[in-house]
Amino acid sequence: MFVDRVTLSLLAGKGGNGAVAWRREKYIPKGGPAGGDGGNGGSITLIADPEIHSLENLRNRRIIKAQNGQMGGGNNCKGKNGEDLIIKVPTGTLVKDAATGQILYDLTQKGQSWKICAGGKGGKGNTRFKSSTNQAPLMFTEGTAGESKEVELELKLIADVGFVGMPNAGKSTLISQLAHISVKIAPYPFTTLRPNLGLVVFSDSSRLLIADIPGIIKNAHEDRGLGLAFLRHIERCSILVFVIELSPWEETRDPFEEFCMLRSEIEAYNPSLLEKPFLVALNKIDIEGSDALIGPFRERYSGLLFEISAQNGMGCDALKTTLHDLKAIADSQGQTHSATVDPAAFESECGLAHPLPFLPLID
Ligand SMILES: Nc1nc2c(ncn2[C@@H]2O[C@H](COP(=O)(O)OP(=O)(O)OP(=O)(O)O)[C@@H](O)[C@H]2O)c(=O)[nH]1
Ligand SMILES: [Mg+2]
Repeated sequence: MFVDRVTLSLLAGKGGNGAVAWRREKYIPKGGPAGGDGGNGGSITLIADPEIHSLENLRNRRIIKAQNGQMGGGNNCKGKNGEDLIIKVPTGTLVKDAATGQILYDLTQKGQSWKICAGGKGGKGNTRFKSSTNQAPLMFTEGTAGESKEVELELKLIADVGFVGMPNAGKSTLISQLAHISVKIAPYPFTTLRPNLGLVVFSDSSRLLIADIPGIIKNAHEDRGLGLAFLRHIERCSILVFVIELSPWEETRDPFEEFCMLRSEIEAYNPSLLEKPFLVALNKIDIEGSDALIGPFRERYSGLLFEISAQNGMGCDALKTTLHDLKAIADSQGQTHSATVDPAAFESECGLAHPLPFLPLID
């Protein structure tokens, strides 16, 4: 099951108290203090693990506590430290304060870790308080409490390219064609219920990670269909591909209108997503009569159009090559997530017009 949001109460371990004890050995009267320090409480650390793709393993663990430190012992023995707790989360996990929604940390790199709750410090035993004027101190200190936090973990996948389209447009067919992965494909809407990730490795060893998300329908911003929540997984992509089905299965179908609808749904979720460079993949070109529906796209987006058949691979190589080039530009500009490609570089290196100047043409 794909889980991309969980709320957790985290509590690091309390430090153990210092001990009050005395040295009791034969022939050593008044041996003096021998109370050891308490052990430190265990901390809680989050670590980004690229092998994990969902927060599912944390779904039922509402409260997570690290071990307390043990109390100090006699003979100046220090109490045992509480064990640290390491929680593995997917790369791309955002940590937010559950009450305010404020972002506390963003784990975007594999292996990146963050000590989210530090364990309490162990208290001091009475040995520590021995002085020339106080040879038999009764003092000790208590261990301090461990840090606690109420957090929401939100996964935003980290991919280079995000596929957006209506249900049944062929997004999953396209990701399987480009990245040679096997995903569920079927001739009915909402086949994809969780994002799919596919990796394309090019001959120059560069890599392109693609995210295919569930289909979006009209009024998804009012929670129609699967809503817009899955759009969070394309927020960090540097390139979007609108996958539009061309086939005329209904006489009144207007793919261009569907394209505009998709953009306005995306705008309702987060307008800055529309500033990302995008390409338009007109799919199912193999179906008879589909080319009659290309006109409005050609008028406005000629440089960004790819007429493809995700099913038989037609036009897919050209799309793949352009994605490779766009990714290279994004990399050369040191873009991490959500940054947009510089329009001038986009145009000169890819021979494509940057999508931004076209935006006003959308009614
Ligand atoms: N003829 C033809 N059929 C296609 C093409 N691409 C996809 N299909 C078919 O269209 C149907 C839907 O394809 P999917 O890849 O599951 O579509 P999707 O966009 O992922 O759909 P959701 O997951 O529901 O959003 C399947 O029956 C595919 O076989 C194509 O290029 N040509
Ligand atoms: Mg799908």
